Amino acid sequence: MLRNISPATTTAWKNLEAHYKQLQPQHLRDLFANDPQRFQKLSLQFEDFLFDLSKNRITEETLNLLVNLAEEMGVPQAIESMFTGEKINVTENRAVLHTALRNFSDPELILDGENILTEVNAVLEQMRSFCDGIHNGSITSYTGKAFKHIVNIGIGGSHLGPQMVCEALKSYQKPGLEVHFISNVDGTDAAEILEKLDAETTLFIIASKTFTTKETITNALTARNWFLETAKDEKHISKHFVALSTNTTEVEKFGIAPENIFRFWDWVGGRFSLWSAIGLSIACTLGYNRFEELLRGAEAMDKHFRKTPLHQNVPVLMALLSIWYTNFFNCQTHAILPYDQYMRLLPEFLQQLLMESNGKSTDRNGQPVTYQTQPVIWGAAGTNSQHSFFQLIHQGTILIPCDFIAAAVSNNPIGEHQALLMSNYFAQTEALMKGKNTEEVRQELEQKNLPASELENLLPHKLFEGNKPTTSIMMRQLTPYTLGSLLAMYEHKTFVQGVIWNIYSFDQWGVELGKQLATSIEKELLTDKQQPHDASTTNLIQYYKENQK
Ligand code: G6Q
Repeated sequence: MLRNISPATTTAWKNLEAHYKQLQPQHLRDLFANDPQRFQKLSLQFEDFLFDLSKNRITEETLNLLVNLAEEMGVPQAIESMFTGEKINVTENRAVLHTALRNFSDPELILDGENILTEVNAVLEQMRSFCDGIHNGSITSYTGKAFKHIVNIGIGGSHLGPQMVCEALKSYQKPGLEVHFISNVDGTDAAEILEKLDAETTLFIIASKTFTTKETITNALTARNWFLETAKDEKHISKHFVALSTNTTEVEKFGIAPENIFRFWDWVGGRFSLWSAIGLSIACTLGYNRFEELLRGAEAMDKHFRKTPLHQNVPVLMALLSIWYTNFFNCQTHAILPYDQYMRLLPEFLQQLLMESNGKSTDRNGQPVTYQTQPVIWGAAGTNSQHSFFQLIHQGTILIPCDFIAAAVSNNPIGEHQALLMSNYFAQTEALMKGKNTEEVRQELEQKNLPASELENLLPHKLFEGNKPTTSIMMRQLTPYTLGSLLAMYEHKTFVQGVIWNIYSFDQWGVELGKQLATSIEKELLTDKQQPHDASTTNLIQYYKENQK
């Protein structure tokens, strides 16, 4: 069972408050200067990964106190509860078992009297044979042609993961197949994608756990109509449309044949579902074996997370760092900065993972929390981001902890690009840590022989406070396996933060109100009906309607 107490009432929290007062004024420069072993003490290795926590505003004592907090909040027990299928998603009365989707080691995992691994393996087999069929030409279009385009239609958890992974692993893609994603209900999304395609060689994957999501069903119907303009006969739909869903009844109502349904289960949350049938677009694009490597990489991280003591446990320590900055330094945002063009969608994916999971203000007792929970997640790929928002990270007034993520070996080794990219990667975390003090700036300016008054005027603008915390995450190379491990690490970090904040991480009630209102306003927009709204909404709707005439 999850422990159900406020973290702010624990002894560890109080000790951390006292420790914060003592550590806060200290500069990272000095912490490095005073401890030659700092890197060794504050970095971890996991398989091909190096996690360097040493440029964070912590000491070994900080980590000890944070680990005490994790223990007091029952993190080890919570981890076991998740892996063993306890219904820890209490508000939806569900287990949380995305880890079962990549469990190649255990013979069984019993949930409600069933061995769920049998079902998981059956769907994986179905995915393997479908992907192989697409690649070896035994599954073809209604005219007998090989498929050239795969279009995943889904949104949120049924979109962001597959799209990010397909993009990240582009260099592993099977030749001859292109993958596309339609998600937004804005007709532009479908129009722009469909325009490029040929109905005869396009396969549509309708990805929706519930199969009731308005955006996805609308886009799926548009794709169906578009397809029928060429194919004419509805009987061809069965060769071009497959569904990934837990709701077989709704899928069949839509007209997709039962044999074209790839199932998954309610114990897989949307934002944790890329490992399930929702990953079919990944498997088709990369080939099934590559998809399995992704799962195996995640499984390796799962084992590490479940078995490693908290002190050496990467996802736990990453979560604790976030707690440290959010609840003691009062940081309100956290930047994700992949120095890898292939990983440029990672910030967007992690935005959903962390913010939808932990953007909560009610604790597990139904009471308002008295402490800050999830900070805003944002970011973009380096080096581009250096030329846009890095100014604020270096010299702005708010403190922004950053994750710098990179692979040592490039998947596109051209000339000196990788050395240039990585020199920026190293330079930024060093600069953020060290800063540049008055003495250093003065020396630099003096060498330029500026007039004294100009030097004095310029000096304060050129100061860098430094002491900006960063975590460097390096892997040998970006592969399906390492990506799997990295993503599983962030999933587990998300979970641990939720446990410590004593909130439910696996529901998302906060997205419901807008959906409800949109459903009733939609009727208003399509008919003459009017409903009472506040003055602002009424006038905005009126403006819209007038412009439709
Ligand atoms: C994720 C959320 C949400 C969900 C989408 C799509 O955790 O629940 O982003 O994935 O709303 O839902 P369907 O897959 O049911 O269409």
